[in-house]
Order: sequence, then structure tokens, then C-alpha cells
Amino acid sequence: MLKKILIANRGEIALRIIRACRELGIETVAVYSEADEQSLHVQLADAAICIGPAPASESYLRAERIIAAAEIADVDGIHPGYGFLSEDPEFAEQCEECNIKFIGPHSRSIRLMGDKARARETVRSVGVPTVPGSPGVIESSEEAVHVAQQIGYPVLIKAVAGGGGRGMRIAHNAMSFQKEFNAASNEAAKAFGNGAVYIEKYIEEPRHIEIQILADEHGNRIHLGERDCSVQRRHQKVIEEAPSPFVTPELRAAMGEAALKAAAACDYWNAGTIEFLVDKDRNFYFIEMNTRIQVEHAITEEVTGIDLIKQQLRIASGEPLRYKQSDIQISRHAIEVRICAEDPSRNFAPCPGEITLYYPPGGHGVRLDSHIYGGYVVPPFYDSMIGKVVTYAPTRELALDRMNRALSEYLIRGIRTNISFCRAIIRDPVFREGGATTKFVETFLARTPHEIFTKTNENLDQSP
Ligand code: MV4
Repeated sequence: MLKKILIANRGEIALRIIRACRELGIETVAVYSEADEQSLHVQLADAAICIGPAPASESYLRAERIIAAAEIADVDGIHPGYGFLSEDPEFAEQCEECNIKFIGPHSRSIRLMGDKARARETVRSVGVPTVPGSPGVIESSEEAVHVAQQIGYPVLIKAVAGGGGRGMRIAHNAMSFQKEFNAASNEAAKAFGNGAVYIEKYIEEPRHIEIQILADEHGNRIHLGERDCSVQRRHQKVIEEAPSPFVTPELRAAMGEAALKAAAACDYWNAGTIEFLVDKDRNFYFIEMNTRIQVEHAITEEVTGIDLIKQQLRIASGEPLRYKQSDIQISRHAIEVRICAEDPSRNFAPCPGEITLYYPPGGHGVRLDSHIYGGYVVPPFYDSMIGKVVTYAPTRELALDRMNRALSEYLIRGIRTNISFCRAIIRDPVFREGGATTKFVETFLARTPHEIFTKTNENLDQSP
């Protein structure tokens, strides 16, 4: 078993990893920027090393500084968490070269799945359904127009180096195609240093449903069911749930099989997520694979009873998987709300600052993964997510009631948060019905009086 690891991250995920390590008897080394000196991950780790100034580009994104810290601290492995260097194949490769175990898949798998066109081709070749589109990267604008004509409009032009909704353009007809194609390619070249694009048929009002997998380094692979992440705003997930209210047992089995085929096709190990779009007729299509632990992993933990971070550490230690597919049972319902330091009344602008009063939710069926506390100053340099509230219960209805209750008692003063906004969604009849597609947030914002979610929690109606 790994004895000592470095955590190349901050915030709630750094805490989450420290907690798993402590239960397994693994020593932890935190790294931190000058802005994070007062952070809980620094306090709770067994040791902590400052790796540079506040901007992530000078600290958490500096592979060489993190590897230097790992060598000084003499760790056996590095857990990258999510974001930052977690899907950088160069970083994983440098760890491998320095004989530091990268707690994740091989750099080859990260590189392959990071090229969204190659990823698509790779999984298609092993029989995973993909969205109709170009066979690979588009080489010329003539080819692009031809493919678009073949599959029919509307089409989406996506950056090979993009992902998560970054670098996407929609073309509704042949007239606008050339313009959108050029814009997509230019934007991708600017944003990612790689202008390559591919084309997919645009699926109208899909659901975003992803499958969690675990794979060991000996070729054993299992899936842990799905998460429904359709409630997103500007490609940022807001609320996730497991299981999906839209997925039948048959669909779950078919998507799980497809996810395992995709994982096998890139010789995958450790924890990973295969993202699918699901249309209204329950056809599903692979779109991307995430080669890291994700923010929303906690809901899968709560419905399966499996600690995913511990499994990552065991897999990285070379252990075979402790579970067979038949051991995996989805025995309850879980919902996650991402709490962000942002102001819903100012178009969700980030809202860093000092937390002057803090009362976290608790009670039966509530889990809070957060690094904040009273007196903590949310720094302006990083993602605005300051925690996750997860509720779980035997049924979806009870999990939703519990979330409504948990959010009603969550008090954060000094900064604005999206708590009331999330609570308004939880109480929304369309969401309650299980009818949310990726269009949900847009239509919710258009039909809901904004006072409902721009008020602070204390002023909100506390009736059920
Ligand atoms: C799509 C799509 C429709 N058709 N691909 C956005 C995030 C990235 N992972 C893929 N995304 C989409 N890809 C095809 N062929 C619609 C989206 C999409 C979306 C997906 C999931 C959640 C919210 C979304 C919001 C707008 C568009």
C-alpha cells in the first residue's frame, strides 16, 4: 500500500482525499499557494509545502514545483484531484518518470481521451454509440460542408482540444456553417493552441448522463451506475443526482456495458467517467471521457456505499478490485448541490470575501464536503465552488425534501452564495417531476421571478 502521498490540489477535494488517506493510514502532504496559507487542507494534512504565489498559473498548475515538493517530502504517490493538473498527460508522465505513482490512469489513456476526436473514433471502433458526425478531425472546409450536408443541420462544431462545452459552435444551416466553422477553428487555436475541430449532429434537448467506472491495473473493470448532470448553467454543473430519474434498468445496463467497452478501448485503470448524451427516445451517445475523479463522485458513493477515493488509492497501490459487477447495488437516491461564492442577482458574478457567520447543515441523510468555516476568507483566485451538499434517502422524493431542508438551514453571511438559487430549483415542479434536460436552467431562469433566489436564506419562506 502507498505510505505517503502528496495532494496536488486545494479546497474541498484536498480535504476529501486527506480524509480517505487518514482512514487508510496513509500520510498526507499538502501543497498550497500563498493565498491558501489559512486553508483547512494545510491544517489537516500531516505536512504542507508552499509552492508559490496566489495565481494558479504560478502554483497549482506548476508541474515542476509540485514534483520538486514531492521529491523533498519523499512521497510514493501524487493524487491530482480534479481540475489543475489532473488531466495533463505531461504531468502524469513526469510523475511516472520520477517513480512517483500518479493516482489515476496511465498518461497514454489521458492523452488519448484528451483528444476528443480520437476518443470518439476509438470508442466507436469498439461498438460504443457515438453521435453521427465526421469520422475524425476535419481537414478542410470543403470536407466540413460535405459532412454537415450528410448528417443534416443543425450541427455542432467542437474543438478537438476542448471538452466540457469549451470551444463549441452550433450551425443551423449551410448559410451560417462557413462562418461558425471558421470561428470555432480560430477560437480553438487561440484558447488551446490547437485549431483542429470535428463535427457532430446537434442533439436537441438531451440529458447529460454519465457512468462512473472503476478499473484496476490487472484488467478488471466495473461500473457504478449513472449520474444525471442535466442541470447546468453555462456548462457548469449545478445539481447532480443518482440514479437518474430518466434511466430504466435496461438503459443503465446498456450504458454501463458501453462505458466498460470505452474504458477497455483506452486500456484504462483507476476511476473514470464516461459522458453520454441521452435523447428523448432514450438513445444514448458517447461524447467524452473524464480521466479523473469528478466533483460529483460523492453521490455515487452515497448510492453504492463505495468510497471512490479509497478505491483510487488501492488501485494505485496495485491491488485488484474488491468488487465484482454483481456486488454493485444502487440502493438509494442521492442529490448534490454545488455551493458557490457567487451573486445570483449580478449574473452569478464570483463573490469572494470573508465569511462572517457560518452555520452548516447536518442531520439525517446529509453530507457536507466543504473546506470553508466562519472567519475563512474565500480567495478571488480560484473556482468559486466552496462546497457540496449531498442528501440521500431511500426515495428521490425524500432526498429532495431533505435537500430543501438542508439548504434552508445553511447559513453563510459575509459573502453572497447560490444557496437560494439551488433551493429554488429543488422546489421547482419541473425539476421535481424529473423532467430536467440540459435546457432546464435557461427556461427556469426565464419563468421564475428572480427575487426567489436573490434573497438570502434567512429572508426566504421556510415553508416546505
Ligand atoms: C452536445 C450537445 C448536443 N449535441 N453534442 C456541452 C458540454 C459538452 N460536454 C458537450 N455539450 C453538448 N454537446 C451534441 N452532438 C449539447 C451539449 C450541451 C450540453 C451538454 C450537457 C449539459 C449541458 C449542455 C448545455 C448545452 C449544450
